Amino acid sequence: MDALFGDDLLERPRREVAPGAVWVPGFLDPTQQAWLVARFREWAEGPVPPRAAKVRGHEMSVKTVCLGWHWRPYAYTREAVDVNGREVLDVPDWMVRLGRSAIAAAYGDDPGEWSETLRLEGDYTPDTALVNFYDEAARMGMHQDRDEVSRAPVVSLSIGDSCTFRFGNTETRNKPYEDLVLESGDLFVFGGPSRLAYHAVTRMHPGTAPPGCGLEAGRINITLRETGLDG
Ligand SMILES: O=C(O)CCC(=O)C(=O)O
Repeated sequence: MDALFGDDLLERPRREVAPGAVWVPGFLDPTQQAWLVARFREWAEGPVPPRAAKVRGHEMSVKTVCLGWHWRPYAYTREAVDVNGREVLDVPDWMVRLGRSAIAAAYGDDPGEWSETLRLEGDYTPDTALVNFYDEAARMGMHQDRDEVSRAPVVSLSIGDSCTFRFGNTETRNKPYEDLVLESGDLFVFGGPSRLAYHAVTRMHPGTAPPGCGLEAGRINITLRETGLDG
């Protein structure tokens, strides 16, 4: 009962942060979080290990392992050409189902009503997952997710330490933006008019990973996306 009606969730209700951008606190329960952390540890064993991508010659502080398609700044490829040339693992079916339930949690059971605005063609079918690991010093600068051809929503899941997530506007890296504290288990979905909003992780909150989430320190973020690419 405590877990179902904990003060935490009552204080952190689902919220539309901007049109098409929805924050669903506590979407993943602790068992699901720990299970996803165990999968992350498997993915990290390869064939392609987590790596810090280089943006304009500078290594990001976040380490990323990709499924479905390998992302590097401005390009998706099947092989991790900037790591070891190996082909990345497939997106598992359960992850597609997870993406669909995230879309339903964010937009309601009938995303059909939203389909046109969200540029959803049929059911949400993410074909890539970028799985980021943040240590306590890691962060991610203001950017847009625009390497995908598809403009279907991005589904983002957080596990482990909390972070400050900055969600801005589609025009500039600057204000207006809002700073939110994403906690372990939170879902954030941005699609439709917010699909190209600038966003960032400005700081980590070490020591906040809840017991039972599977991570003692650091943060895992999983973003699911439809690339719209063939082949
Ligand atoms: O870690 C997060 O919450 C955001 C990740 C992100 O912005 C990205 O992968 O493009």
